[in-house]
Amino acid sequence: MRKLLVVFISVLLLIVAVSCSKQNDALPEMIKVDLSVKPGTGKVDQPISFEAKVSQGKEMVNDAESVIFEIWRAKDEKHEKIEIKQAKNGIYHLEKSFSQEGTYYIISHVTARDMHNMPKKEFVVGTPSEPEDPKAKDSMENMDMGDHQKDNNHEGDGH
Ligand SMILES: [Cu+2]
Repeated sequence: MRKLLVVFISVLLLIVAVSCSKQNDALPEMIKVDLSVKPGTGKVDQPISFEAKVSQGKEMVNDAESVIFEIWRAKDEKHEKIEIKQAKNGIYHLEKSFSQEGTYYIISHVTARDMHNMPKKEFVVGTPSEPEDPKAKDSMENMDMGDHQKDNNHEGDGH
């Protein structure tokens, strides 16, 4: 009988231990995305460098599920979406030049570690054009990514 009690208590302790560690797992650190555009004001047909630095706590994330740079000129219907497949030290990098002057926007959609973060930045090529209403809804309608619709982290600038 006593033996059974010992077994019972051990099992109980094990359950407590497991559920405690599960609780810790349930609180992963948020992924952080630092989006930078250099230069913030570029010239026509001169390359502009876009970098999304993805990290989780102190760890740089090189294995994001998907990193998509959405770029468009203010008021333009057409948004270009470029997937960045490779990262170095957590940095997803794109270099791109623009032949049309104006105010532009970039959103870096980052899905990693079951989380989504999508900071947005404005930049200018040559002379700025009329900017968009910042309250206007970000153009997510055309994105066809399953995960994208599911999560609620979409509003705001991700910070
Ligand atoms: Cu997104």
